[in-house]
Amino acid sequence: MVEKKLAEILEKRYEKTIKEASNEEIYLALLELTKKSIKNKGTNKGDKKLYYISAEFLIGKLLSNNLINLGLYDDVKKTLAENGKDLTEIEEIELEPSLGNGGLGRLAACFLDSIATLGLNGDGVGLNYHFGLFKQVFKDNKQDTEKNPWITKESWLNKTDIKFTVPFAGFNVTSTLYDIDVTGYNQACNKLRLFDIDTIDETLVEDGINFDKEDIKKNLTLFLYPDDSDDAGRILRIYQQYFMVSNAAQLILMEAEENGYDLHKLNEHVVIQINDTHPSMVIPELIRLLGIKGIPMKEAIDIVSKTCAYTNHTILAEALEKWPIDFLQKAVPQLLPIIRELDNQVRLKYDDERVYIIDDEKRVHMANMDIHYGFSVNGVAALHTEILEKVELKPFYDIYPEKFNNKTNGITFRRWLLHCNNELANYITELIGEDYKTNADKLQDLGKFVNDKAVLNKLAEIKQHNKTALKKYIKETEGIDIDDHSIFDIQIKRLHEYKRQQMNVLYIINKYLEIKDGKYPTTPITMIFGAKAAPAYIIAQDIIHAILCLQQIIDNDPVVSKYLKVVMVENYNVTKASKLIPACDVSEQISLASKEASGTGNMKFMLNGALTLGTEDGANVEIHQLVGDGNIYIFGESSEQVIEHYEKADYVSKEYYEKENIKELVDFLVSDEMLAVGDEENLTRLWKELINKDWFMTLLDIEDYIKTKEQVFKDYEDREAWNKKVLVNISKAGFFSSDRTIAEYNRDIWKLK
Ligand code: T68
Repeated sequence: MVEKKLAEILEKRYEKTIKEASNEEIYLALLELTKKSIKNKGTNKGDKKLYYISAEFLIGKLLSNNLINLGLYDDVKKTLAENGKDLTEIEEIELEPSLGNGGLGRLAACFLDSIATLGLNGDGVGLNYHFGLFKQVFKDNKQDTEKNPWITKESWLNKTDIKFTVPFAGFNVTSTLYDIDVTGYNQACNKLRLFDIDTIDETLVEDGINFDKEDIKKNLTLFLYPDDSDDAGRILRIYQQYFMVSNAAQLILMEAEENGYDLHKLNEHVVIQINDTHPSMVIPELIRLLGIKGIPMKEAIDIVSKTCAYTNHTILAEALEKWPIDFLQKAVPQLLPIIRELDNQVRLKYDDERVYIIDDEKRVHMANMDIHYGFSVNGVAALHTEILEKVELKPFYDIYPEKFNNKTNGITFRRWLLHCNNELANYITELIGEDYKTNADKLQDLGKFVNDKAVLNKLAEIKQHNKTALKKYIKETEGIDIDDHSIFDIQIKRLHEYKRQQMNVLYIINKYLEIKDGKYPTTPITMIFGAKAAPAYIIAQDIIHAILCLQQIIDNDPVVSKYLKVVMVENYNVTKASKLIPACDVSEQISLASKEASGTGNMKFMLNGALTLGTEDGANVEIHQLVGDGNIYIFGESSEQVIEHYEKADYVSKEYYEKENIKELVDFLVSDEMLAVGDEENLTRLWKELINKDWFMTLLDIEDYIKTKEQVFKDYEDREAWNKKVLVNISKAGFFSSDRTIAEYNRDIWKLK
């Protein structure tokens, strides 16, 4: 069936057979075939609809994901193989849409998959950035940034004829709506709706990712999150956010009117999920548009408050958006009277400046607006929600305890197991049947094999295949040789001090010095990193520099490199994640407790049979509860202890640095070996930062980290015991299916039929 259709398309397009066609021609034919098959699927319907508004949807490549969801994957793979083609190579043709920074954007993409899979009537709404998150290249052991295009002549984007006018101070722009179909697993489809303008000028981009930030009509949707290190970048971000939410609000009202709904009862037919504060201006914008439709302000505020729900993804104060009134006045003055009125009402009711929307420095606190004028506030893991309630947002929790709820994050198993680890998925099916694919709790059935040696050996064999495949991939893409029989220890996530890649760096130094001293690990270790650093985040760049310098030093050392390797993969993205995760033995989740809201990489690793080495932070806490003490490696101070250090301001990194064994590791950063391959300015800055500031308490936990990691490597030597732990982790991962998360959002917040 698939073979015939594919052959027909290739014949019509290129007058070629499958055997004759190039990988690119096959990719384009598969794109056509998939899109046709999507047309035959229905769309989810219902008299209430969710609009998940997000500045980021990190969807990744879509071909295989769609083939899996449409039930075509196995057929296509087989057909191609029979004709001498390899689906993995054809996947390489597709460019990754990197329309997100990290966890928040990837979560939105997993959610779309689950919303469609559960048959819920819900679309994503966002922006059609022409360039995704920058492409990272390494030069002289440092990160360099290049633009990252993804839109090609034929792609998943479908241009619609829907257009809206969006007003800015002194000028209007006309939007164009593009859709990307969101396939549910064996289910009807939804849409991801991305707004753009036709006047974008891609030639504005100079070298790297620099461009003229002033010319809004030419640059509005040019880049994901233009850098906000200067005012021009920050104002452009306001233009983007308003463009996104004004279009979203107009789309929502248009669809409501098309369906004949009474706008006075909008909340009965529409629910809006505000993904972090980037879409928060949808609140005043919807009030404004309802006003234009003749609904008085008081009633409009009431309707909107019953329609909007807010998700918080961070407790880092610097990441909570506060826009200066002056900036809003410059870009979107029409919103200010409304925002002022919203703030006035708060001031009349509550005598507590911590909950005001506009502060005394004339800045608008976007989260505060969401909490007062939305009906739900949720955190993304149990610990995170608890910290929001008890600490970070306590004044709000005291006013509105009923609005607060937890929704522990999840991941789509279609991408993060069926696609990225097809061999494991097939083996699980062999053992317990297919049900787990739609009912992830069923993975628990694997538990009964915990003493079955044949099963444990098979799991180890699949892991070995994945490690060998990764070895090959790293050789091809990074030009580096690694030992596929070494332990693969992986830390992949955005580069941030709170995630503490620098602590891992100190571990590597420790191991390097030990090996130099003649103390060799029993099994060699490969430390793999992947991380992009925000271009304006100086210390993050310095940490990348330190990792790359260590990589080079070790590579050049014939003795050490037999036992230890460091590989930092270039341009870490969704595509690379899906190759790295199935091959991992040890998953590094080492954030400073209280700082990582949830994490979702931790869940992907667990599902693919890696053991977690982590702090009691974010969703690690829930992983720990599920698998039990013996199947996870937990270290470091607790979130309560850390929060107390911040409150008392009693953490002094220098006091830890003075300890002989810690000093030796930190000082290695500025050793002759490092300076021989690295840049003195970067390395000295990082060294000083650790000694004098260390905001995220690296030195507080370093000793316990090293000790625990040694235990991990020791335990790896008993392979049968290790494989049991692996099996327990996989069997308990069902809780982290985003199908579960979305079912909870729907049960508690959206209430769609
Ligand atoms: C992440 N947040 C959390 N933010 O850090 C992570 N922020 O713990 C959590 O698992 C994930 O959200 C999903 O809930 C982010 O990824 C951003 O990317 C971001 C982007 C722009 C501005 C602020």
